[in-house]
Amino acid sequence: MISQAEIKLWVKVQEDKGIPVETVKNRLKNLVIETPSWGYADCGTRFKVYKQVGVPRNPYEKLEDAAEVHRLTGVCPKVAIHIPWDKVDDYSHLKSYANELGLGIGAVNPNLFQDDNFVLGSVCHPREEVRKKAISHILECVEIMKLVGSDVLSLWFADGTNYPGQDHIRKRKRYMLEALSQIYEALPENARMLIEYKFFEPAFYHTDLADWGMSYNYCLKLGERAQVLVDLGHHAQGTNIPHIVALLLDEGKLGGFHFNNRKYADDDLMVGTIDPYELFLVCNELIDGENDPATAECARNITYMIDQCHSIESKIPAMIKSVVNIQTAFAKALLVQRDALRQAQEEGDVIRSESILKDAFETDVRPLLALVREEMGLPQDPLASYLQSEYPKKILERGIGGQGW
Ligand code: PSV
Ligand code: MN
Ligand code: MN
Repeated sequence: MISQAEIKLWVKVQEDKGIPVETVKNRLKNLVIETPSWGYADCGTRFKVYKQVGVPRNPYEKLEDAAEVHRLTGVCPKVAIHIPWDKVDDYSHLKSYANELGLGIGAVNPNLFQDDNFVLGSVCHPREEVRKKAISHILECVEIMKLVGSDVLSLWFADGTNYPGQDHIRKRKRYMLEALSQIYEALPENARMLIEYKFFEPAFYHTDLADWGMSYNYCLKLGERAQVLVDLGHHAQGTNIPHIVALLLDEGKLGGFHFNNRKYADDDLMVGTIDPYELFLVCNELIDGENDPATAECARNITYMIDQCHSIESKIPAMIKSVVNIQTAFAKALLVQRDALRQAQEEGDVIRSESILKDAFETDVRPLLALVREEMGLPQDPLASYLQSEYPKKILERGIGGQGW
C-alpha cells in the first residue's frame, strides 16, 4: 500500500521538475486497452493446450471475466472477439450482454488458420474455391461487426509456404490484394481495417504478410481506412519496433497495436515481463506522436489491445498484470521531459539525450498510478484486490474444460 505522504511527495518532486502532473494523470485515465476474449480461454503451445479450472465455457463468460478486469483497472472497457471462437446465435444479444456489463465489443478477428481447408493458405490459397471461402468468412465477420457495434476489423493471415517452390509468391501477392480490396469495399462506413503482419509461423519459408512494409504497401493501395497493426511478438530478434512505430505514425498509417511479450517468438508472455525498456520505448514514440500536431490524430486513434496467449498463468491475474505493466510504461513515457530532450538532441548532446529518456524510464511511477486509481475510484493494487475478491472462487464452479483452442 502506498501512503498518501508518498503520493504527495511524488507529485511535488515531479511538479518541481516541471512535469504537468494533471495532464499526465488525465492521459492515464483516458487510456483504453482492449482485452482479447481468447486471453481468458484455455490455450497452450503447439505441444499442448493446458486446461484450467474456471475458464469461461462460452463467449458470455469471457465477457464476464473481461468485465472483472475492467472493474478493477478502469481502462479495459472493450473486448476483442474472434470468430468462430466467439460464435453465438444472436450477436445483438452478445452486444447487449457486453453493454450490461459495462463493456463494448472492440475489434472483430476472423479466424483464417484453423479450418482444414486453409492448410495451404486462406486468401492466398492456390485454389479459387478456398480463397472464396476465406473471403466469405471475412465478409461474415464484417456483418458481425455491424451487429455487435464494432468499428475495427482486425486481420491476421497465417498464409505462407513452407518450402521454396511450393507456390508462386507474386501470384499470391495479387490474390492478397484482390481479397483485401473486396473486403475493404464491404467495410461499414466508419470502420477501419487493421492489417497485421508476422514474419513466420505457421509458415516457415515465406509468409505472405511478413513485415510492416508489406502491410503498409497494401494499406496504401486500399485507402485511408486501412492501417497497419503492429504486434510486439511478430518481429525478428533485434528489430527496432519503436522505429517502426515512429515511421508508421508519421505516415498516418499506424492503426492498431497488440501488446504482449516474448523472449523468442509471438505472444506467449505477459506484457512487459521480458523487455520493459522496449515497451517503454514503444510507448515513448506513441506519446511523442500524440504531442506532435502532425501525428496527433493518428496517434490518438490507435486501437490498443492486449494479444496474449498466456498458457501456464491464471487467466485473469495474467491479464491484470499486463494491463498494469502497460499503464506503467505509458506513465513513464508521459514523464519524458520532451522540451529538454529536444534541446539536447538539437545540440547533438548524445549523453544528455539518452539520460533524459532513461531518467523517465527509471522513475518509480507506482505512486502516480496509485493516485490515478484513487481518483478513478479504483483499488490501488488491482491484482491484490482481485485475489482477495470472491471472483476467483466463484469461477471455480465452471469446472474444467471450458473454451479454448
Ligand atoms: C497469431 O500470431 C496471433 O497471435 C496474431 O497475433 C493475431 O493477432 C492473433 O493470433 C489472433 O488471431
Ligand atoms: Mn496479434
Ligand atoms: Mn501473434
